Amino acid sequence: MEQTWRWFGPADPVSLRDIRQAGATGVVTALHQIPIGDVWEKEDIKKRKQEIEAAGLTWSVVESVPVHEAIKRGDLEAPHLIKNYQHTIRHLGAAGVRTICYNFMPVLDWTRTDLNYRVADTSEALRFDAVAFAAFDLFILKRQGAEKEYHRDFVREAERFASNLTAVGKKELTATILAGLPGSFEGFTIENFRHALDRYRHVDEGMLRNNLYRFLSEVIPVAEKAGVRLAIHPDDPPRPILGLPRVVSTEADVVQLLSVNHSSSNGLTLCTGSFGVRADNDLTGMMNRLGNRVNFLHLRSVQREKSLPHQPFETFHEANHLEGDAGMADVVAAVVQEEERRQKMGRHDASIPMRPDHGHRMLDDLNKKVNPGYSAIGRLRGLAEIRGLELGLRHSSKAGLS
Ligand code: DNO
Repeated sequence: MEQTWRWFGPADPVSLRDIRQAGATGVVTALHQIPIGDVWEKEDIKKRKQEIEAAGLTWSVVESVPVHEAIKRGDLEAPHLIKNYQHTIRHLGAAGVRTICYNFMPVLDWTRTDLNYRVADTSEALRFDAVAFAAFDLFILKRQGAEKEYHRDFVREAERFASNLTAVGKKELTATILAGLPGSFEGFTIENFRHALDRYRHVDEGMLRNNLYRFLSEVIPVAEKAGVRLAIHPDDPPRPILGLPRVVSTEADVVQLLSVNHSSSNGLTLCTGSFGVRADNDLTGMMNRLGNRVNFLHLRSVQREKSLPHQPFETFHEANHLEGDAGMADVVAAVVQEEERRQKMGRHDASIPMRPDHGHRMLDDLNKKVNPGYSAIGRLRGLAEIRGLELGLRHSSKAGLS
């Protein structure tokens, strides 16, 4: 695997030098300063690329070129915004930045309810609590019609949770869900969030799917010509939330979208953290079956927690990379096999870019300001463990130990 590391640009408290010391060779970044929907100009791309190369690193992956909400909704401005997206793809390709990660989640990108969940070893993890989330939906956001989507016993649980929240607790929960995590671009107030949801009222699952497939049919041929490979990131969590549809949550979703265009430019970010929330997503099987279309890997493991009766989505927290429910050793073994297969075929993409996704806040980072999920030391641990795992697997297969 090509070892990469996400960097949020010059304002990231983790520097390019730190990344180099962590042993990564590739950088995953985006031009976060450019408003969503605008074209990324050649000059801006070049400048960022030079900055990365001056630190002895390579700009391996763009994460993300965000897709404008109007494209997801299929508004009248969609064709114009898709044209802009095509220009950005061409400009990145011309600069030699050839892998682009993106997602198609309406309104909210990745979502958690607790950013400082203390796990047994006393480090802090990100957590999604279904009860807290429902409490937000029903009793803070007060979304119209929401109570019809939950079983009444579960509504009672959420009500109990909400009534135990202090004013500060309510504010914190709201900020955690709405203020935006790193890499998700919009921070909302309750008011403008309600408005954003409203604009999706007419968009159901089928329509969102069609809009995604239409987008793909417009951008994939351009990407192919530009030598760029797209890699769609799954929904996180992989369920519809707050009445919003989500269409990249399961293997079946992925199979369907990969068949819209069979080009290797139409590929997947296999995020073991996002897909891994659902017990019915078989991560190793997905790597085995979809491996030739995996253009980017996010390696991370979640620990599913015990569910209450009638709970509509999973409660989970982020485990250490080699622990939790992912079964990381099997996933990495499947990646190694896929890479060997590509190598035999003489493919130039035999080394798949991988980043250790998220990490616990631990050691000295507990005293520092960090981007939630993106502190240095937790990710350093994850990268080191995965690197060792890969090396061990390759070595034992060479030595005939397996
Ligand atoms: C979270 C990330 C996501 C991801 C986007 C890709 O840590 O995995 O925010 O970057 O969904 O478009």
